[in-house]
Amino acid sequence: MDFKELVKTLNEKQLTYLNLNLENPKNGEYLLGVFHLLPGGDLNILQAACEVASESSTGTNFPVKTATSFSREMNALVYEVDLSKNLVWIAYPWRLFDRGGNIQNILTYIVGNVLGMKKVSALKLLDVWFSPSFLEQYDGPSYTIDDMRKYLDVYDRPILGTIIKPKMGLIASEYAEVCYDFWVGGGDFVKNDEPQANQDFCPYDKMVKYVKQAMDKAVKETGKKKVHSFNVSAADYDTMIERCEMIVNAGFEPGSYAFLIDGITAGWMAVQTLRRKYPNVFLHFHRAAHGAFTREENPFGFSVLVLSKFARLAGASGMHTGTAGVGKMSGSTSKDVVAAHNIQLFKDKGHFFNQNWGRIPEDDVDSIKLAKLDLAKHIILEDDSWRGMKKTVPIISGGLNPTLLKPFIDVMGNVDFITTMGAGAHAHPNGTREGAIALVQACEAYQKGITIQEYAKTHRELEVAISFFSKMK
Ligand code: CAP
Ligand code: MG
Ligand code: MG
Repeated sequence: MDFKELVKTLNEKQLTYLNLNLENPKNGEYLLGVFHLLPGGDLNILQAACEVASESSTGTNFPVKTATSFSREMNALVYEVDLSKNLVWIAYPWRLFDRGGNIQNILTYIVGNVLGMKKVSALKLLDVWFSPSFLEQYDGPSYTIDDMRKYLDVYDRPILGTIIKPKMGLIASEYAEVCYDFWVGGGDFVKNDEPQANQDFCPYDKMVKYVKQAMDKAVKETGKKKVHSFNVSAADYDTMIERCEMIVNAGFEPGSYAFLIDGITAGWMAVQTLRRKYPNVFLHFHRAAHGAFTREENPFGFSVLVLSKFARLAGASGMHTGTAGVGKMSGSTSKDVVAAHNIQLFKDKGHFFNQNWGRIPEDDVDSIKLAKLDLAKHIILEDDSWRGMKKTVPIISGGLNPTLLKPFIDVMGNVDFITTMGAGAHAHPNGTREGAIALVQACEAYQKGITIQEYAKTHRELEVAISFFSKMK
């Protein structure tokens, strides 16, 4: 069936959610989304698309007598369809959404009930587009990787981090010992693992106390600043804030701690609460459970790009964006890198939309060139003032180790990210400290433009890492 015939199959209700001649979808009135959609039951793709637009804006499965001429203005509109690829573009009037910059409200609409409808047999949100006027209504990041770089005095290379392993089971003093070993080995950044909380064998207050002691010791011995990202995810708001306040009042220097939130399982309200309550703290968004929505094999959900864009909108300072096929997690090279670039650059091409997050006019080619050059170098543009919405730094972990640092940088195309290697540091045959040293050496080799094999000839810790991790492949 061609379009004309498809349109004829629409019922009276479905027709009110279609406008294939929408004047200018990017006129600022709409959030735009593009879905891969397969119809369910005996519907055709256009009928199913209109049902999705209906359910994710003003409608339900029957036309209701209570609709008004104004409520119809709030209808989401199917405005483009690619029949050959089963792609559907939907425009959502911004006025549908909760005022005050509420992310969970948007997601409840556009990837809420619709993912469970019988009327689709596949529905995946592949890309979203926000108008500049819309961006201004949302928080975006406050404390960024640029602030962390200033604090650490680390430029022109990735921030070298780890996750403490074993993932769980160390008592507080043992946990802090591993932090110390990584920091004195030259690592910059340590994070709690995503399930770390107030386990009986590692009480939260003890973990904070011992980490502070370990950090003080490491800073003193190395003369370098260090950062620890504490998982503040909790059962309720009060407990989350209590954990944040425990850290704030433990004597850490501002800049030396970050708040980690399990954004999917703790929820967007937790993410936005932390962003609004602690604008001067690095907000670390861990995306555990994202696979339920983002895995390529999953016909329902949304892409890593969509998740990452909403994390930036919500104000995450850093967001896990995957290791682009280099590490242990699923996630294709191109898709992970597109997600990473879309949250760190001030403008970039998505899978379907070009998203501009900055104020630099499109035709100001020189500034655009400078801004791209400036990633993690800070030679040119000292701060984020040229951005409309500040950048979110990609956080890269998932099975990386010192031998994979350069391969990942090559895929990423820049060094403006934080890498948190867990096993990559703690599985080193000679332990965490040498694991950190090997990571630092792998980064030094990259900065000197020589291979790790060459550099390992005069750097034992790296040599051991290469033989171990290459064997473990
Ligand atoms: C990595 C990690 C991270 C995952 C999350 C883990 O440990 O701590 O949580 O990488 O994946 O628990 O597996 P390793 P992503 O470094 O030892 O693999 O970053 O893709 O969200
Ligand atoms: Mg983890
Ligand atoms: Mg991780």
